[in-house]
Amino acid sequence: IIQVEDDRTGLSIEALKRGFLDNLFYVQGKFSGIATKNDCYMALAYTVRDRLFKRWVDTAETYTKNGSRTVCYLSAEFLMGPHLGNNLINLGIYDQVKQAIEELGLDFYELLEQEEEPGLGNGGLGRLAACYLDSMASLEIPSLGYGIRYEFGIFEQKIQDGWQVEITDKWLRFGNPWDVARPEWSVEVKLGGHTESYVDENDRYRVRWIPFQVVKGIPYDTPILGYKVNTANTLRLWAAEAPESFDFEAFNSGDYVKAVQAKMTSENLSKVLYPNDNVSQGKKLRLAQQIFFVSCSLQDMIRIMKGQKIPLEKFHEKFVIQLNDTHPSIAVAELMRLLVDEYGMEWEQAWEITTKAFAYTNHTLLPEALEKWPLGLFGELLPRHLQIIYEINGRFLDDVRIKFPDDFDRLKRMSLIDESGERYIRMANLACVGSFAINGVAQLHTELLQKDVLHDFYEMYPEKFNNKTNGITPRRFMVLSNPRLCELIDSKIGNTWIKNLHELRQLEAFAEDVEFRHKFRQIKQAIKQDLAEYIKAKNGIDVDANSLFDIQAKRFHEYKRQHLNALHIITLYNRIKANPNIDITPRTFLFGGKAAPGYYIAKLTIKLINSIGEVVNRDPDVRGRLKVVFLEDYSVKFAQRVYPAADLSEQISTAGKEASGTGNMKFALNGALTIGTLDGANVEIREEVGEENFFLFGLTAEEVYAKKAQGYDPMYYYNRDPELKLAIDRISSGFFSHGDANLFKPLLDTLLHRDEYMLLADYRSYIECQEQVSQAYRDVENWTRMAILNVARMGKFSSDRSISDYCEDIWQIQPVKIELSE
Ligand code: 26W
Repeated sequence: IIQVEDDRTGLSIEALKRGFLDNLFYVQGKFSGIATKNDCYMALAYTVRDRLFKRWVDTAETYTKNGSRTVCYLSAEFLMGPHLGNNLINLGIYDQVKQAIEELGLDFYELLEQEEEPGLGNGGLGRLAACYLDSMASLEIPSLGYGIRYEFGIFEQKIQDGWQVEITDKWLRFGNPWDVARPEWSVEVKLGGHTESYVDENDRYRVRWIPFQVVKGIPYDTPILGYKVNTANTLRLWAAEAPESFDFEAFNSGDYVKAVQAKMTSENLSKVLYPNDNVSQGKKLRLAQQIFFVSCSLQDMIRIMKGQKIPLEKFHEKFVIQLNDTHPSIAVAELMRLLVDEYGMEWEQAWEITTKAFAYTNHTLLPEALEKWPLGLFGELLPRHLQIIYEINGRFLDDVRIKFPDDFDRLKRMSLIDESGERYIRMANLACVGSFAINGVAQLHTELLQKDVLHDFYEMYPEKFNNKTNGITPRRFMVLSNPRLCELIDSKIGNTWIKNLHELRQLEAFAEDVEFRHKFRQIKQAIKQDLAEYIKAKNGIDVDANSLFDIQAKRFHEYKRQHLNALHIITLYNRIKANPNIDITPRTFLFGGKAAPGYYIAKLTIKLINSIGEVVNRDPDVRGRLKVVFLEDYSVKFAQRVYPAADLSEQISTAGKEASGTGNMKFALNGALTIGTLDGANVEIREEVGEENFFLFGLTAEEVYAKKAQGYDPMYYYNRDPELKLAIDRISSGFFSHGDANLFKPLLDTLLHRDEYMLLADYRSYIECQEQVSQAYRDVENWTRMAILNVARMGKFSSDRSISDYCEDIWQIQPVKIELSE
């Protein structure tokens, strides 16, 4: 018998080809003669999507039948990166599809490249959410990701004359083949207006909210397939629309245009991602976005419970809700409102359920990132939530009084309302009171939370606090992005490390194997060569693939200290100028990352780096030994090219400022060595890989605090370190700015007169450490040995380990196996 595989599910080369051609015809409506690259990408995406759907539907059916306990991961950001390649990896059909596409005469990589990535996040926090979805699916944990389907994601970065310019990210321009609208599950969210009290039929005092505006949320679902399992969970993102009935009066009165304008106002809610990383602006539209997706998501959970005939009293048994920072923490008040106002539950019972349902992850220690809303603004948008927060606060402060009698300062600090000046709602306090678990994202970060930022809450509820060190998914950040290194690893230890990253330990033995080291080096070299060619094509700069690739790729922020890196470059350059024949290890300095559009100093730092590059790259005295390259528009897609090409990973934040970092893990897993401070997860990375395989410098967090307390004076260092002085003077003289001595003045002023992030204090230690790096790089065999040991010892930093820990310690949830139905 001839067995014909289905065009939608078959995995043979033939079935894949038929599926592709079928989708090209019936979805894109084209024949191959006139199909564009994008048509072919879309046809391929639908071909892969078809193969996901069976798993997706069966997963949903199993969860529904079993009424499975489910993790709801609430996040204002999901920085997913391109879906196509990742789905091919997780489906286990990467090679087959590649072959099928090539047999059709198409360029497979060109089609992968075609995908417009959904950049619905700023940086670390959004990417962490994406890694966690991958791990939850791979570990067969029932989960839903809930967020916002921003029409415009993180802006596209162009560099013009060395400056960052922002272009809107029209990622939906050509349609999105990966999500499915579910208008039948739309919900309504109220905004503004006022409240009224009334007495219900049972003589109970109740509150009714008469909103000024109602917005409709429409869910769009994306399947999230686990690695080589049948589990396909859902990412559910909400898009805002005006409800059909909205502003009916305007229609009736004939003011059609006014009615349409109201529709536009509603749609604004999901229009654009706020491009700030680690700084809160306190804008009303941002709060509206938060209540919008949070209310949609909670109502959706209640709908799911009704569908499974689970009584509302069991909300916290059915769901556990992880709050990804405070951005969704209004959920504490919103769930109370739904239970008490909409479903008539008693306050005490509703509070019991609420505080058993929520867990809160803090992602930052920076004071300017802690969200607080001016009371007036808050009350205008959410009058009912304001009342609920007052009620929560009143009861909470009673508890504080009982535990700490007559400690009035403590009451002021812990209150959900900041009354020290203009009054504010403190979202971190709300999250702490409303959650049964509170976690930081690296050991040091959690300790600092307990000691400092959340100290009062730690004293009040020590049992709530726990650490969950971040992790990264090895599927996207190794299997997909570094196939060459994976092939080498597989040839020695098989491929089960992809599911159990601790198995990489077996590579330790090969660090002593000359042939293995040789192959490892060849691979790194080939990847660097590829990046060099990309740079030649994009930036027009010749870089030497034999030079040390020294990379700092992350958001631009003063605390991350890209300008400290810049001072090192200038120092090396100055040494060459003083002595052109100096023996220097050739280096290529690569920078990637975006600055928040309103963050002037960060943007000026980008300009500084480009300006240094312009001078250094063309100075004949340098003789090509130093190159400085700014990689435009750093994104997940681009990051996948960058991590594998690094020799040295720059993780140089001021100690105590970077909560964890996750880029640090991606670099090390791909065989880069780290130069870093004792900050965030660097501490644990160093512990794992061994101190002899990590370049450590700088003050510790404790030393930073002590120095600040003593009264830190950056000028002290400037006046005592001639190399530091020369580096700074080179900038201020206008040497890198065509003689314009004013251009970088704002940057230098903050360095010399404030230096909040203590660059000057750490400068000498950094420079000396970089000298060790340069020396170490010359010992090719030993460098490779160290790099291999880094790869071998990164097991701890798999997001699978993070998620297992969340499951055990916080979520109390077990895997649910999905069997495919006939
Ligand atoms: C309200 C404005 C705003 C926007 C984003 C405030 C704070 C944020 C995020 C919390 C910033 C962020 O992405 N933090 C990063 O989270 C990563 C994942 O845990 C950590 O690895 C990074 O160290 C941390 O900076």
